[in-house]
Amino acid sequence: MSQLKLTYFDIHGGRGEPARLAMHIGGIAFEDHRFAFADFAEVRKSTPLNQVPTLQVDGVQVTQSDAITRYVGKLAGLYPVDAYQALLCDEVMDGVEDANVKLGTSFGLTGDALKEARTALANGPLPLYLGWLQKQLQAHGGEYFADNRLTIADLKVFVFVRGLNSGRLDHIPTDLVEQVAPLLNAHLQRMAQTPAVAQYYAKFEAE
Ligand SMILES: N[C@@H](CCC(=O)N[C@@H](CS)C(=O)NCC(=O)O)C(=O)O
Repeated sequence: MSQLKLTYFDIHGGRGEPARLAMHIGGIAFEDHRFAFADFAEVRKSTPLNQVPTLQVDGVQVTQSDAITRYVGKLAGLYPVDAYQALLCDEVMDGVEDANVKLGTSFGLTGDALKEARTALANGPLPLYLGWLQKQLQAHGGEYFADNRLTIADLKVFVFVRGLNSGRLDHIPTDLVEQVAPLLNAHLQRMAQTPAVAQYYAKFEAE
């Protein structure tokens, strides 16, 4: 097995979290290199695109969160083998990433500019993506997003929805998901109660 080292912020969210969860669920050993936001300026100098997450595979540094999540998802058995189910899994992941990019445009803004940008997101793009995700969930059986089992698409949506609900995103109403796509909150609860996921977060609380 290759030596894996994931570098990402020391948070329970963001683009690095689905890969961490996938490796934990799959019992894949990896070095979980976490760093504080204050250290990002220094850390990014050592990454190819000045961005995180990165994954080192036997010392080779790889970028792009969804490529990383897909790779470790395959190692963990959390990525569909069937080509069509893999398409459905990828579609959901790419949709969430599009929404992440839209949200990302508001990071770094402050004051009225932040309020305006976030309010516009909460009134337009976010409900569009959330409603679409809910429809995908329903169309694929209601419980999981692809392959009738937990895949990395579920982990990506779980992390995204939890972030929206968290209250850490100023001007994004914490009940937005409940208002526009309540089945995603039911999905979130199912994910959180999945034994390997619950155990993963319990480990941090115990530390
Ligand atoms: N397409 C990249 C985007 C990575 C990205 O934007 N990461 C953020 C943190 S979540 C970052 O490093 N932002 C700093 C920047 O882009 O300058 C991926 O999916 O990994």
